[in-house]
Order: sequence, then structure tokens, then C-alpha cells
Amino acid sequence: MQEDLLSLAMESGVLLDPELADYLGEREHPVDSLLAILEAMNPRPLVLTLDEVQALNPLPPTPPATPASAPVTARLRKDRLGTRREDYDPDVVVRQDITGRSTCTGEMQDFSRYFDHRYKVLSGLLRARRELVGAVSIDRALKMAREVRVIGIVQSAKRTRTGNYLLLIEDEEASCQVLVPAEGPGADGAPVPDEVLGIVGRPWKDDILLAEEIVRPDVPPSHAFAGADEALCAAFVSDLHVGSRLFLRDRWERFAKWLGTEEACRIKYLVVVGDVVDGIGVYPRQDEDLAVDDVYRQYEEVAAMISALPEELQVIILPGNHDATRPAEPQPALPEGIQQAFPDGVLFVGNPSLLRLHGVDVLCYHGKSMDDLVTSIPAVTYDRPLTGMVEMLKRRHLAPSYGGKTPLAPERTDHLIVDALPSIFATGHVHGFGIGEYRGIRLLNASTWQGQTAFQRMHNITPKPGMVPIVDLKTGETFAQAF
Ligand code: D5M
Ligand code: FE
Ligand code: ZN
Repeated sequence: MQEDLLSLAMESGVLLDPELADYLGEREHPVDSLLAILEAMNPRPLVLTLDEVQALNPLPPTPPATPASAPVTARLRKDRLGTRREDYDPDVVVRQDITGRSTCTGEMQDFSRYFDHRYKVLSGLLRARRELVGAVSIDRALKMAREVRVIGIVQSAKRTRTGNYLLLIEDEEASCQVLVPAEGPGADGAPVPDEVLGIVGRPWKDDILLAEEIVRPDVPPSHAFAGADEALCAAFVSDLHVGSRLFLRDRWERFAKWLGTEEACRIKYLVVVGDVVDGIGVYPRQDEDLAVDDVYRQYEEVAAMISALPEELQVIILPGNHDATRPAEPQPALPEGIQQAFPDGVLFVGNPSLLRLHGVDVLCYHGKSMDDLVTSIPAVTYDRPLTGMVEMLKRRHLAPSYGGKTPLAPERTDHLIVDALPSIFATGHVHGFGIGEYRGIRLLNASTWQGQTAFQRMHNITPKPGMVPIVDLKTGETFAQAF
């Protein structure tokens, strides 16, 4: 275990003081603890001491607990039976993806149909929750004198100065206000506009319900990792931003070279979770930050980088908010004209996509909605991206709020609902890094290959580039490799 700690430290560019290594070694999840400390420390000192860690007081919480069967370790272990990528054909099933299925015309009735679908699916999940047995319509609830349970979509959520939330929720027939006390259910994940939730509470003054509990669709506690038969692995990268002056080519090349080594021979899949290129005209005065100012040439560079990777590696590419496809989510795959620049065999899918890799369900989402979650949920921060991912899973929705920074297309059905539960949930976008677990679902945020932009400096966003999460598809073990 000490070895894992030391190599993780080294990969992250810090040296561990022996006293600190001993201290971490005694914790329940030493590697998780070190990852949490490294995430919380910016800038990082060259030598990390116990004093410095204790000054972080309180010690940052470790990522969600990992069961002993699936440790989060620092280094990809050799498979004793000698599993190698070239001995297996790729086995990919695209289970959910908007590509080629968009029906959206942007009419007013599209929006009401879209939200009806969202309400129907998510309220169905809520009705199955024990806490909401006997839920009644809002109309009926307001006329009752005892404890009531209702299910509604949040029309608006205001936080009062005392930290309480005042919601307006709506079901198929009526709406009402809900007061959510800060000290009670309000402490447990803020309600956000357009999420569908259950309220256990009682009528209070006129048309207001006083909430005693907020019930979310959430993930059942027993969700188990359904592993592949073979010890093949999937690696995740995101936010390459090729074309940007800040693209970290040296680090990418180190990674590309490593993929060809014995240590990496079990990695069969490489999933690119969006923002493949920096694009053009994505934000004001972007041209000043570009090394390549033609979007097609940016993709040609990516194609050349992908061509240099081992041939037996199955590459899968999703778009992000910088890519050349429609920005509204769900985003279809990159257009045919761009795909043609890439080697045969690269698979292009939309954002989000639910993929089955060697039998293991992997939900991939670039993660643009994190920009909205950080402003609406106090517990969600850019440097701890897994916190935002957990909030998505609790709501069973990748981008709950309409009308914020995440553009949503009102498709006939809501493709951002997390209907089928995956074994692995991957995001990018925040240029951070994280690996962990929530109720049996492996969580990972796939870092970036772009240095800090002026915009990020201004907003105090410190990227953690060149970190690659890798999941063993057989066991669910999750590794982090730094480049
Ligand atoms: O986003 C990279 C990171 O920078 C991500 O954490 C969001 C943040 N970012 C970038 N642009 C904005 C704006 N306009 N508002 C708020 N936060 C932003 P990327 O998608 O790579 O540009
Ligand atoms: Fe990005
Ligand atoms: Zn992005």
C-alpha cells in the first residue's frame, strides 16, 4: 500500500514526507485520502509534510467509500493470466445515443411534451420509493390535515437569507409552494429548478407545504458492479482542446507512448469524453488563444494523434461544448465530414451516450451541466467533480435545470434522464480529476490535456491535466495514471 501511495505522489509531482506516508498508511483508504489531499492542495509543495496536511483542517473528506473488492489504486496492475488487447475483438453496444434520432423542431409544444416525458419517467421512479407510498396529487394534499406525500417538478427554487428553500412545485393538475427548512431536508442537497422530487410534509398556511423530507429517485443502495468476463480495461480522457495554444502535446505524447507498453496492454478501450478540439468562436476573443484557427485542421490534428495509438485499441469519441456539432444536449456525434478524417474503426457517438463495453454499461457525459450545479448546489465545486456527479445520480438526470448555462434540446423524450443504471459513469468538462464510487457505480472525471486558460485563471479554476482514470472492466478496480 505504501508503494501505491509513493507512486501516486510521484506521479502527481510531490514527494511524501515519511511521517505523512505512515499517517496515511494507517487510514482506512490511504490512496483515496492522498488523492483527496492532492485535489485540495493548490499550489502543491514539492515535499508534502504531515503538518501541511493537518493544516488543511479539516482533512478533506475522502471520495465516496470504495468496497474492498474494488480498491482505488494508483497503478495499473499486470493481469496474471496475460490478458492482452490484441487477443480480443472490440465488443461495443451503443445502448442509448441521440445520433440520427433527433426529432426536435423547437416548437412550443416540444417543450411541454419534453417536460411531460421527464415528469412521467422520474415520477414513476419516485412512486417506487418506500418513502412515497400513498403519494397524492398536490390538489388533494393541500386539503388534508395530516402528513402528506406529493411528487412534483420544481418550477422555481429560491434560497432565503436564512438558508431555507422556497419552492414552487407542480404536478399534472396543480402547483403549490413548499418551504424546505435549511436545518432539515434542505441540508441534504439543494433542490434545483426542473428536477422532479418527492416531498414528505404537511400543509401549512394557505397553499404552502412544509417539507419534512425530500425524496429523490436516487440509486438503490445495492447496485452491484456487473463485470466483464475478461480482465480488459477502459481508459478515459477528455478535454484535449487540440488547436489551443495551451494543448499539452508533450504530456499527450507520453500517454500515447505508454499505451503501447506492456503495462498498458490490457487497455482495450479509450473513451474521449468531449472537447476534442478547442473549436473556433466558442467564446469571445478565442482567436487569441488558438494555435490552429481552422476547426477542420484541428480535427485533422486529433486524427493524426489517434492514428498514432496502438491499432488494437478501440477509440470512442463523444463531442463536448467546444466541438463541431449542435451545442444543445443531447448532442449528436461529430458530423460525417469530420469522421472521415479519422482512421477506420474509431467509433463516434453522441453526448451523452450509454455504451456497453465488453458487457459493462458505461454512461458517458461531457459534463457541461456542472457549470449550473456549482451555482445551484452549495456542496458542488469545480475541484471536486464527483460531488456534482453524485447529485446527477441522486436526481437521475444529467442536466436537471433548463435555461442556465447548459443548452437543452426539447426532444420527444428526455435523453438526459439516467434511466438504466450504468456500472461506470464518466464525465469531463471541468478539467479536474476524480475517481470514486457511489452506491456501486464507479465514478470518474477524466481530466484534461489543456493548461490553465486566462478565463480559468480569472475564475480561480485550476486544471489538473494529464490524469487518466482506468477501470478494470472485470473487477471494477479503478486506477489513476498521471502523465
Ligand atoms: O470548460 C472548462 C472549464 O472552465 C469548466 O470548468 C467550466 C469553465 N468555464 C469555461 N467557460 C466558462 C463560462 N463561460 N462560464 C463558466 N465557466 C466556464 P470548457 O468547456 O473547456 O471551456
Ligand atoms: Fe473543456
Ligand atoms: Zn467542456
